[in-house]
Amino acid sequence: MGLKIYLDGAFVDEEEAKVSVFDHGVLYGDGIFEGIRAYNGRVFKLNEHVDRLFNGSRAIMLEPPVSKEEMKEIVLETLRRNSLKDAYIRLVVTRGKGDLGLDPDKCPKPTLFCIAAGIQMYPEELYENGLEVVTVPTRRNTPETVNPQMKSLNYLNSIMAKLEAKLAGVEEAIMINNEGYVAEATGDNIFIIRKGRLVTPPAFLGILEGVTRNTVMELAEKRNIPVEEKVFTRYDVYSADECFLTGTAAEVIPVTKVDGRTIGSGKPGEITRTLIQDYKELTKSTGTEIFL
Ligand code: PXG
Repeated sequence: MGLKIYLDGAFVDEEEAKVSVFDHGVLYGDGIFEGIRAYNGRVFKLNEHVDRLFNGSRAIMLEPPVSKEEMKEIVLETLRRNSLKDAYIRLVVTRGKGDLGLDPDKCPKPTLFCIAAGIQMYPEELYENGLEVVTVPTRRNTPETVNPQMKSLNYLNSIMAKLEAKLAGVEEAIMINNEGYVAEATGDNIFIIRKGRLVTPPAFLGILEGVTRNTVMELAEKRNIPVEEKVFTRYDVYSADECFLTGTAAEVIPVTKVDGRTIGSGKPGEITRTLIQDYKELTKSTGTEIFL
């Protein structure tokens, strides 16, 4: 059975959920999106995701067609209409239909859609043994260009990096910025652990300030594991005791090889394993009720 999709004020069948070829989201990647998860009948960190969507929209001067409260209700109602308790949710606001020019002022009405679907996760084996990643030639775009802090519909920067990782025979890339500092993965944030301290790049470096990243930082602090937002280079990754990535889809995933260098013991480290468990517990026990 097909999915029910929220599109511009109505729920439509998957086959009917279509946007115009004149939509500037399609023509120019002019829009903002979110990726959200629901676990066991609750939406995890819904406020944080909706806040980030609105912040990005404000930065590109795109006014979402509904309020924050209405946006949250759209997410919950999409889950209800599809009877989904566990899901991956994609929420998208585009500039809407315009003419063939760039001018956003010629797009009178933003397009809003919400998709809730099943989740495709990395295989369990990777959580036990760790992921292999490489650094890639494509640099993370700098905050002065399309700031990665906005979850914009233009993901070509990440997609180029993903292609380069796959060409190198692995599934995920670590992106470096123009100054040589480690930024993030293509759709995940990065952490390293040295001498019991968690280190992750600061948001101003030009990364998406991940909801999972911020959650993991809080979980570490609860366990009295020191957390620092600090710039670091590839060398610091190669010589780290542990490394992991965070993201809504991947959750917390250990990294055990980077550019052919084995990280730490070559197995997911103790702190990483603890945070994987803590994160799982939190997703199970908190979130906005869907009331299916
Ligand atoms: N960095 C980037 C560039 C992202 O796109 C994250 C970090 C993690 O953020 P959250 O808030 O999810 O902890 C993202 C997440 C995917 C996928 O299929 C992931 C993202 C977007 C699109 C697809 O893994 N974003």
